[in-house]
Amino acid sequence: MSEEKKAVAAKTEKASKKADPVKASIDGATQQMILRAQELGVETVFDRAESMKPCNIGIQGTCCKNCAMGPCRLPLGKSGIEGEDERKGLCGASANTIAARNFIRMVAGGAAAHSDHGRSVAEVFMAAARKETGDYKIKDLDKLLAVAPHLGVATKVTVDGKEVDRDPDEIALEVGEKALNEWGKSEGELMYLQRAPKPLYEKWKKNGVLPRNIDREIVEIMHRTHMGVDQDYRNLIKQGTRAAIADGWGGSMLATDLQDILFGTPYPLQSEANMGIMKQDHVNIIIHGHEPILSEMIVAAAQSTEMVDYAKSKGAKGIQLGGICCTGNEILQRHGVPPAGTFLQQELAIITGACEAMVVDIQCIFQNLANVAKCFHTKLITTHPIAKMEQDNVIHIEFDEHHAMEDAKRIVRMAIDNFQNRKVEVMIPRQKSTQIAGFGVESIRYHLGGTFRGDYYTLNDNIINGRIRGIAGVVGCNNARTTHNSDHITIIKELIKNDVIVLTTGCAGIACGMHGLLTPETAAVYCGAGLAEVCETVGIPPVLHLGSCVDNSRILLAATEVVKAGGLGKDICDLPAAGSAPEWMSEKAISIGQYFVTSGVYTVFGLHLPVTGAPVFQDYLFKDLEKIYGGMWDCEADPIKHAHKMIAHIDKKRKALGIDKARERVLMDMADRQKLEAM
Ligand code: XCC
Ligand code: SF4
Repeated sequence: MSEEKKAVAAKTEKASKKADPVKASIDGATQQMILRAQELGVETVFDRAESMKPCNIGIQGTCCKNCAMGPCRLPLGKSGIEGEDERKGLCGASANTIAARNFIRMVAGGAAAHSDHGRSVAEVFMAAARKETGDYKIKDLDKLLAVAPHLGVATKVTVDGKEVDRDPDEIALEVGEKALNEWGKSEGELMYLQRAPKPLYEKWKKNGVLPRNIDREIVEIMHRTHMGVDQDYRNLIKQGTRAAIADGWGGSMLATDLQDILFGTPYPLQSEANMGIMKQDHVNIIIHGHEPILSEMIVAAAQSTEMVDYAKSKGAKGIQLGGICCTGNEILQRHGVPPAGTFLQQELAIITGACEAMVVDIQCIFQNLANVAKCFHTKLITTHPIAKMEQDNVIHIEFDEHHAMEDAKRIVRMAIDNFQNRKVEVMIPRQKSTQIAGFGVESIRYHLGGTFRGDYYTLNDNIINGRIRGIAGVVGCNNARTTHNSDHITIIKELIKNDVIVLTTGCAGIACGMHGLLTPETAAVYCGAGLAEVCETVGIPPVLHLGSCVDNSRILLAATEVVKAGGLGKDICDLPAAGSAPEWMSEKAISIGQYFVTSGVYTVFGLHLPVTGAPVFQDYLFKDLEKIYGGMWDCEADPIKHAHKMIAHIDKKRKALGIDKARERVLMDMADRQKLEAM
């Protein structure tokens, strides 16, 4: 063979490298469907991860393409730097500047995604408050009344010298206006910042990172990272902090609150998870993305007798909805619609051959879905004006809140009509697990609050007496560069084994559901004795699913409630708590990480962080930020070490609070534990 031919052959072989299912995922259903895809000759993300390696300089965070004199690439050699770091781009930008600019541009991307989602919800909220749409109504009046004061909206009015309840329609209208104003107001600071513990707010103020409005902080990142503007990594990260806080305590928190008011605050409910929820004899509609605005309508449409009867008329037994990613989490939390899988399973849901329609809105949607859909009968439907696809088999049905139900019915009907068009033999994996989802700040208060002694009392009491060692937030995506779900599950199992209660959101939450960690029965199997006892007494799982990516704001508020309940310090950074994103991939994760860190939480990411090429900047994130905000970044790819870094931090905080001894005593009293009176 000529050299040329050899090269071509090698290239073809490289391009067609196939994933090893067992290395790709720990989930049986996923493994089975990867094989199925390969058998049918349909390529998936798992195969592509084999044939395309990540860029070695980008991974270090030190490639700058912010101007046309670049891209300037500043790799760090294996042996690091001896002496002074003289690496610089054409303009002289240092590795620290480049890595910091790239890092906060990721924050901007993430904060923009969450906050723009929040804005869309706020706009629908306004339409509902103005009664311009019959399809959306204020559903949760209690939540409206709870949120109003945080936006400076009065819930009482004085009439003839007497204080009376204000008209809910009026409250809703003002809440909508005030909320929308948070994106672009010209003066002041975000109103929700006052919801943080006082010492945290003061810290932000002292450091000059109080966000003014949501949009401005994101725009300012784009300005400051433009060629030749901010060239001090400390000052750059400060702006990253300001935008990240505007996400966590702004755009995301508003999204969560307004969604709860419009669609109902979630309360624990039973459901299932994994691809086995799809049904051979049903019309299967998969809903994927992040905004619950349309999916709420699709749920209602699919449950209507009109649509169910129509499905039956086409030979199906009914309509089965399933979720992927965070739109999936939203309809899981509020309606018990089961997730069909996580981020990495989106292509596989179509490869079952039983997906009549996949309806997508925004974020985390593979463009390759269109290529996969071409091989099957699946209708791939984009619904959002800002998220279309170039392939010609994609159908765009632009959703509008003014005729929401009509759009939803059109989509459901289209799926039903497609039921008879199934081509290849259907293969739906059997795997699915039972789960309890739907937790939130309110339901944790209900389950772990004190009847007489104030909110979150039982939780705090059990942390103080050591039955619960601490709290962990384990959240975030899947990443095809590591085994699907493996790190999530290993880390969480290790945490609960060590009596750390886990709050989860996003694809981490779906992973927990798939692997059976979201049931009260899990406690007896995987938890340490202390945590098991609490879970069994209260009847909750040791891992609480709090919803979607924007619902990480629920974790911030839950942490604030713990601070308020007393006995565990005065600020979030005093709590025996830690955060983690084991399999992160999205820019949103970086924004979330940054607002957790600067809210006082030690936050560990898995895989790698794109900062290793700039060791000074990395140290600033990993060490110096703790002195400013009480929280700091870390990165650990090994899941067991990862969990133990979190536990070590929790123990450090217990010691500082003087409650480390309580725990030792509880551990020594193992035999007597059974005799302890029930809480
Ligand atoms: Fe996307 Fe929110 Fe990540 Fe899952 S977890 S891959 S961001 S869907 Ni938020
Ligand atoms: Fe290179 Fe500086 Fe331009 Fe970046 S901004 S591409 S480092 S010259």
